Amino acid sequence: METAITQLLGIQIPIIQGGMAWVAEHSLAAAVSNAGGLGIIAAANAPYEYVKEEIRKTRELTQRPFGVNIMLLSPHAEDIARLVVEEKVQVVTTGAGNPGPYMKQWKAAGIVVIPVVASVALAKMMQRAGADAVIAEGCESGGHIGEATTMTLVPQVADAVTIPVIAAGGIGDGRGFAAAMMLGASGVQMGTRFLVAKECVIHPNYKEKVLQAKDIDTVVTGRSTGHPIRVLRNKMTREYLKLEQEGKSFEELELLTLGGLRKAVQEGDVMYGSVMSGQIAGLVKKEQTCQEMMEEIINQAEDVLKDCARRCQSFV
Ligand code: TUI
Repeated sequence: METAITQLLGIQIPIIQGGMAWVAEHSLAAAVSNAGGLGIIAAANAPYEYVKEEIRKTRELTQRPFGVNIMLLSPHAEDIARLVVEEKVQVVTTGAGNPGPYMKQWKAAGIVVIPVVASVALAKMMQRAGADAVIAEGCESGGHIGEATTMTLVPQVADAVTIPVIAAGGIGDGRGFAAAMMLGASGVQMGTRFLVAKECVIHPNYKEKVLQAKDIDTVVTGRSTGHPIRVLRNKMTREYLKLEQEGKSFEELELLTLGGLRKAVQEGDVMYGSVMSGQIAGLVKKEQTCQEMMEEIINQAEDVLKDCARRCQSFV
């Protein structure tokens, strides 16, 4: 399947993997790239040496392009911004902020830069700053989210910029993929579906929690503190939301979630940890290899696009 995104990135399938903190490491990234998409290593809050090692390990597993996601709230963001240049990483995606200060150095190094945006304003700013594409991420996503939904954000971003748009948030199968294309995207980013990939090395309890999740099982913590994070409902979120309603301070609330993602991903503590997941978890029903998932999604997208044309014809 050829789109502006497969051409830009030199990949076969316009699916890129989300830069999920603590989750998106070398084995998942390499598997997605080897299956024809774009695998991403999440730098998250990790230091320079750790991310450097992840880049090296990914290179041992794949010859294909892959990227690094830089979480701009990280205390190490500046170091990682330099590392991707030194390591000649092909693609950089960014999240949770404005990567403006780093754009010049990345473009000078020939890196394909794709910032995640949650608003039209940032999308336009990123195009002016030299971004090669943008990821328009709606609030159906897991983790740190903005205000707009994917359904509303993607067409507005697509109208506002001339660079290719990748849709993210709430996409987990071929129907979501096809819908994203209808909204003006040239590719999709998926996170939640890849949580249960065979090559995703998170704790089995985390995978099971995603597989068991129903449509309305995610909640957003931290709306009152300005750090909205979408996670699967559990004992921690019940306590968190209660304290949040009581007007507790950011510092007090932070105590409940500190280290929570690592606790869930590595120790499998899905009761008190932060089980970040998008709203599409309810649709994710089986563990598969990345290749199986991506083939299934593309086949389904082609089927529904044909079926849609037929249904629309019988409508007129
Ligand atoms: O970044 C994400 N999702 C994430 S990052 C993360 S790790 C984390 N840990 C603790 C605290 C916070 C994060 C977990 N999930 N998605 C990309 C994304 N970026 N979503 C929304 C945004 C965003 C929001 C506002 C990007 C830019 C922005 O405004 C920037 C500005 O300055 O205008």
